Amino acid sequence: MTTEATSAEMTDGFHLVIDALKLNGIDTIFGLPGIPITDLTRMAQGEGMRVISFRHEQHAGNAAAAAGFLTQKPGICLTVSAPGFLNGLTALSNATVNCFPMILISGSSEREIVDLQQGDYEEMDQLAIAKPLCKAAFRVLNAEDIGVGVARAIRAALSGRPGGVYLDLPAKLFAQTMDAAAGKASLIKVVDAAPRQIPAPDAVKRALDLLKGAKKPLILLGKGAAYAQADADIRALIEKTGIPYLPMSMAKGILPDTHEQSASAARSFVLPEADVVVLIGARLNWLLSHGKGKTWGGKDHKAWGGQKYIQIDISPQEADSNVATDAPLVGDIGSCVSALLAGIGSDWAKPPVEWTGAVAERKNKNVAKMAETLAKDPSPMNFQSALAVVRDIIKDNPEAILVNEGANALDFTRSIVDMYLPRKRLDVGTWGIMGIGMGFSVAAAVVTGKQVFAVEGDSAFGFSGMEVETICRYNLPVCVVVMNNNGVYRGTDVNQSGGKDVAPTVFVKGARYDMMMQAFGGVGVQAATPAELRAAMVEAVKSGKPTLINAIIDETAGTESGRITSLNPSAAKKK
Ligand code: ADP
Ligand code: TPW
Ligand code: MG
Repeated sequence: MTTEATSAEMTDGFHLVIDALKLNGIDTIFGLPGIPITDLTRMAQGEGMRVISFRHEQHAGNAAAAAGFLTQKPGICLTVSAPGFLNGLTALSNATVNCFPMILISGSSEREIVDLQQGDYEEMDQLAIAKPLCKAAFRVLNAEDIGVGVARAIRAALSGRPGGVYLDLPAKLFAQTMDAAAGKASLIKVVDAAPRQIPAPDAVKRALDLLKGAKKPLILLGKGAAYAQADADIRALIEKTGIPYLPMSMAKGILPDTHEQSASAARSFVLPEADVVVLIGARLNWLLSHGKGKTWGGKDHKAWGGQKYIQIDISPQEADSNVATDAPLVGDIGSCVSALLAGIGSDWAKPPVEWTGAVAERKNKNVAKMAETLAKDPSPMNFQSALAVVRDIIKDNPEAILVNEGANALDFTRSIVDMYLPRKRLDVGTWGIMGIGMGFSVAAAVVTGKQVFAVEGDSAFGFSGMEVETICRYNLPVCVVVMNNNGVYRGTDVNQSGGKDVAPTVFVKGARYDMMMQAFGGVGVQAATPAELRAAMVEAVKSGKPTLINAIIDETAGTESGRITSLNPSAAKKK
């Protein structure tokens, strides 16, 4: 122990928190210092933990969430009370919605004062506020309970469906002292925090029987499948069965997007046509049109298309969420997929060629069409011509992590840029939230040590743009590409009143985001052509330096809300 707060025989709340985290293999904290946790950040660093300090807690929280997704260990976000806590809470809530394990640890004010509402410094009943927005929330009042509190938080974050956990640590707790040996004995090393959950044999048989009878089967991989790290078995299942598969955006790369069974380029063909759909770690939420409507071959937007579903999920409540689930397979993805594999012998009949042939035909047609679009070289660049460059760079650097947000900047990247390895794509997730960009990038670089590319809409980038200082401060190999089309969706909107304010979706024209990176000692480059963009990205990889490329995109190129225009209320009115 290194600080004055402890003698050889005594320990304190600060050190017990640090020791409890370290005992459980947690070596990094993402946070922002201030009363009452400033010393905790200092001491954690002093005790050998990596403490990554951000400019705003939301991005520290997003970093923790991404770290959780990438490592299967809960990412830790540490904040001050009330405002810092609230800033972190958005990320905690988002992590919970995304099923990413993270723990938000916030210092809080004194209970006696908070509960009597006597107006303490940063007074807020944080536990009560956090509870409905995360998977579990705990408060520790006594130093001897820190071990239990941290253990419970870890178990809650990782077991079953992963999610966000809030841990409330009142200021007084940190200064509490206790006998060091008793303190050490009070800590808990969590055993088997995410126990395997083996699916029931009858449920496996039900699923296999349904799959065997399918004429047009389809496998859908979601980010739960990426999280589960069952890559080899998932690949074996797909290849042994010969079933076409479709990855959701963050499942891209579990198998390379260039895999011959990938149906990504034939999405709008396979969804309505499939007869049996196997969902692996993917929910039938809005991202899959709730399993209904024209996307699935239904007559109108409410009609089911007739598909049967096998759903692999660790949450027993996920089945029947939107349409009937014919064969729920409840368990962890690794165990469920290997149970299915065990039932697929050498006599397994691959899907009829009428199906796989039709999928391949549609796919080849769309790939050829896309190749034509990508080959064009318009001036100024459009999303496609810029992203053709990103696509090549990722192909040459398959280990790199791609962070992606925006509307058009998101949708075009998702469909154009192939991924080759699992867990290399991090994006806006289930909520379609803007602001994950720099937090996810910092986490990806810190956790993996690999090159990170962040393809950002200019609006999306603005939500976390100040964290370029964080990227520079830790000298992280992050290359941000701002797809600058002068605004939200496009830069051409006009004020409907004819007044002097610009339209709500329009930004300063020709903004120089590259200079933001230069301000902190990083590399900032303007790119007006694909050649300039390519050169800057190649140089970023070579140097490993923090880089921001301001890619000038035709301001007329985007569409309203990217690919989800139909979700705008005014579009619904037209229906
Ligand atoms: P996507 O957005 O990519 O479609 P979702 O976030 O909707 O994916 O779905 C992820 C699903 O994966 C959640 O329902 C979650 O319960 C499930 N899940 C997460 N981890 C595991 C796991 N280890 N085993 C089984 N299911 C998991
Ligand atoms: C926290 C609403 C969805 S997409 C977007 C906003 C503001 C920005 C789109 O512009 P961008 O991309 O990034 O420049 P492009 O390529 O189309 O021009 N606040 C939050 N989350 C969301 N999703 C929004 C607002 C939104
Ligand atoms: Mg934009």
